[in-house]
Amino acid sequence: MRRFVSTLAIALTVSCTTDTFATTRFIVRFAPDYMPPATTSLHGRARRSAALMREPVQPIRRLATGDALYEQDSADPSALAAMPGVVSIEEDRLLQLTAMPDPLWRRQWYMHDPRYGTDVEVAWRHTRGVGAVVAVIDSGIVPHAEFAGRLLPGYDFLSDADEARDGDGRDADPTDEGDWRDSGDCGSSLARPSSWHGTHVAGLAMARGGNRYGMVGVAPEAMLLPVRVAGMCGAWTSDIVDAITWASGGDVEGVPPVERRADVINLSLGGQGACGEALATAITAARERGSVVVVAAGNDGVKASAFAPANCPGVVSVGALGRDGAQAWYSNHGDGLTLSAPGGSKSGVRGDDIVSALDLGRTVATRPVFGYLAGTSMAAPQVAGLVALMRSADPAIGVDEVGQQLVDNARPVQGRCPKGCGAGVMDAGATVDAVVEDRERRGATP
Ligand SMILES: [Ca+2]
Ligand SMILES: [Ca+2]
Repeated sequence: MRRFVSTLAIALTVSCTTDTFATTRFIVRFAPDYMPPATTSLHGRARRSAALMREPVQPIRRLATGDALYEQDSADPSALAAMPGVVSIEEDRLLQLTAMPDPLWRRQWYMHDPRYGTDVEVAWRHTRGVGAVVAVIDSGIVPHAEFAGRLLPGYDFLSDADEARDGDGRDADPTDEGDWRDSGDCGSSLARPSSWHGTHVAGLAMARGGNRYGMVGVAPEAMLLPVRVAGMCGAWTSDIVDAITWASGGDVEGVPPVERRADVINLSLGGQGACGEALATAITAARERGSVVVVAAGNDGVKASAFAPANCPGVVSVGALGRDGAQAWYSNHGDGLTLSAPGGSKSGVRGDDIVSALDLGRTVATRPVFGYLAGTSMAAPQVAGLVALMRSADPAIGVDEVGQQLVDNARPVQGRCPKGCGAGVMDAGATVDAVVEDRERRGATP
């Protein structure tokens, strides 16, 4: 009995584009006794059939499955169906390697540009971060579809109720209430709108992929632990110390323990000065509990070794590269950098910066949107996302080994970097490949 296979649902790991042009190529399956045994007889059979059908049909070749591929002038398969022994016909669809249908993916040069991107798609052959937890210690987050379904219960560590704008001190709601300033606030004459900084940073680490909405984070299947420390005037070191302790599974008085310890903590914040004892102690303890600490190197154009907590012992400190692959003009630099990642050019050309999740509101949150920012704040969460991929690929990998693999597998910086970019630019593909190789050498499964 003849049967037409009209379905186009072909199980591939790449997703199909939505183009619907009619193909003139068809894959034809014959009943076993009609199976074209060889190319020559296939040709002969097809020619005879074609002549009978008065339809120009060209046999191309046999597939590995035993099916036969035909091309014809018409997009109508009924002529092929008239051949004896045909069991099914399906279109030979032309599929595209569009790994991510999210509309902003094409603007995420920092992840896939062949020269200056971080080769994230190669890493995604192994994992998209499932099972890993990324803590973002920042200004909190706003509701955004890019985080849907992958939010862990976070915390608001901002102890100053006035700066927090939520009417209280610490509480279990890490929502970003807006860090806008009026002239005169925080001892500054300059007014500014809310930055939604934590939302942008979190998106870069783990925004959903494949949801046909917005952009894609480096670890789009990782879980987010949102931790709020920064308000309108910035973040107190004392609050950051407690937040690092809590996110890494340590005890903080008056705060219930974290549900799931962070595999990696991102700190896109800092200030000039030495690493204080309190920060150093909290970071060392977090590392001992198993959390990798990734820190933005800072945007002051000075030595990263003069900027805390990027200069704290044991952290992965991240400098920024521009759209041209060179060190960004604003990036802190030098020996204090572990490695670099794209942070945007900050040159006034929007597309040369880094696109991620934001909110439209100038003061309070009104509507989730996407927008461009630049800075080492944008470079660090890409490395944090990569650490999530590494720990998803090999949950047994240790904190020090993560740091070593990041360094060993970084690529040379393609542009100028006379002041020092650390080990080079993060290479997600090479790094996760190396982690998986190590895991397989041990005979372990993910
Ligand atoms: Ca609060
Ligand atoms: Ca998305």
